[in-house]
This record gives sequence, structure tokens and C-alpha cells, in this order.
Amino acid sequence: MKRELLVVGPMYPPTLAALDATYATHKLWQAPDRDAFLASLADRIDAAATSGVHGMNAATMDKLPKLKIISHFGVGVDSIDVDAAKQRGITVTNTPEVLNADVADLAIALLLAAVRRIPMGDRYVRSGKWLKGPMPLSETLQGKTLGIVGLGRIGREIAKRAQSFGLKIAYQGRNRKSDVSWPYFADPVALAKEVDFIVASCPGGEATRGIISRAVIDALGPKGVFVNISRGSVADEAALVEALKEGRLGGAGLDVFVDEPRVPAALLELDNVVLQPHVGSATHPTRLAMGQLVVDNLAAYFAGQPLKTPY
Ligand code: 8YV
Repeated sequence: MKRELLVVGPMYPPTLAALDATYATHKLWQAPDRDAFLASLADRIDAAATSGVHGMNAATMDKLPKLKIISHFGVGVDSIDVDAAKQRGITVTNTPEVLNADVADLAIALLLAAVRRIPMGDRYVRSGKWLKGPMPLSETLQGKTLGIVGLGRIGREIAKRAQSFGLKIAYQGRNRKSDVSWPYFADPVALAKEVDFIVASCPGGEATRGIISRAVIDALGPKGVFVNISRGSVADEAALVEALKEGRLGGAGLDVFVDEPRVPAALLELDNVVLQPHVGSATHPTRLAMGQLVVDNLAAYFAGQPLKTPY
């Protein structure tokens, strides 16, 4: 008899196939009537798999009184009410570490693309403008300072890469890190005043909502560049769009947005912004590794073994 598993939302196909092969999966996003579907499962579901924005809130947890584990596809768990899960004795697992390198690569790529104006240059050539004369010069990374908001696993990988590009590092976060000697700022505005570029690599959620505020953006200034590979919610998106339109911020490289996959129309018009569709971890090896952690955490749970990556 296959164990039963609730799958809340669409998931990386190879991972979903692996879950389908092992469990009697119940796909919530395909249910015509969510509540009736959950009620039909209430007395027999103790495990669920979630992914990305398809998380779980307290109300849904209350409809699944036997739920014991939520195995999440993603390192960020801001789509899950983790506090509510803890209060209900539900363990949450996520997929850390395996995506650090790819997400850090994209952060550096966005910084390089925005500062050296690579997509703009591509458009400049394709539009035939080069035939009329050289493209205006860009800023440089050399000798500049990158401010990292959120020096966690991904933030550290970004710092490592940034140093190899000749950048100095400073960081902001809840706490100073004892194992690094880079300048630390508790206040993101103070950080922004001291650096040339900022990358947001902190978790999403209430604690970091709007941490890249209008004041931070203005302190970064007309030559500054902001890169976001965290969550759209960490930036005041309206202030960001305004500052980019008015030239109060030099440029941006954005992989995440407040209301994905919808992006503010104004951003689509701006030449000083590089846009990506939330692809930080979107490589086959990384998504396979993330999926394997989802599978392994569930297998460990059902085997009564220690979980691989409890959140
Ligand atoms: C995922 C992410 O692509 O891991 C995260 O937190 O944002 C991305 O790696 C996304 O969660 C979709 O599953």
C-alpha cells in the first residue's frame, strides 16, 4: 500500500514523478473544490510537499489535523506559515545549500550586466545604433564596494565571487558575523551610504519586508546599482521603480518581484534595468538536487530517521 502524500502546487516534473512513483499523491492545485478535497483527506494525510509560492497557511494546516511534515521545494519558506506549523507540531523542511552556487552566479551576472550594461549593449548592436557611433561608456566594478544585505549561505558565495572580480565587501544583517572582517552595518541606509552596489540575498518574509527602502535606494544614488535575488518583498518596489525612472538610482538587476510573474510595466520600459524571471536556481542539476532533498526528507520522515534539512 503506497503512503499518501498531499502535493500542494506544481513542482519540478522529475521531482513530481519521483513522488508519484513512491506515494499515492493527491494534487491540491488540480482539485476543483479545494476545501472539499482537503476535507476528504483530513483524516489520512500526515505529509505534504510544497514548492515556491505554493506553500501552506494556518487555515490549510487546520484542515489537516494529522499533518506532521511539510517538505518544501525551495530554500525560502516565506510561502509557509512556519510559526503556525511549529505551534501545530508540524516539521518544515526546505532545500538549502544545493542552490547556493547557481543563485550566487546569477547575482554576479546581474551585477555585471547592470553595471557594464550588457543587455543594453546587445540591444545597441541589434538596433544598428553602433553603425552610427560607439555606445556610451559604463561604470566599472574595479575598486568599488559591494554591500551584501543578508550574509547567509548565498550571500557568502556572492562575496567570494565578488572579491574575485576586484570588489570590496561590506554587509548588513541582524548580526555581525564573527568569522568575517568585512565592515558590518546594522542599518541598511548606513550601508548604502558606504557602498557602490547592493545585492539583496536575505530571506523574504515579514522581518525583511521593504528593508531596501526609499532611503536605502536614495543613499545608493545615481551611480548605484541594486541587485535582488532574494524576494520582491524585500524592496519597496514602487520606490525602486520611481528612482530608476528618475535616475536617482543608476541601475538594477532584478530576478524577483512582489507579484510574480507580473512585473511593474514601468520596469519593462527602462533601459537601466536587467530583468530575469526568478531563475536564480533554475538549472537542471540544482533543481534535481533540490527535488532530491524533498524526496529524501519525506523518506527520512516515513522511516523515522533524522530529517536531512529541517528548517
Ligand atoms: C525556487 C527559490 O525556484 O529556493 C527558493 O527559495 O526562490 C527558488 O530556488 C522557487 O522557490 C521555486 O520552487
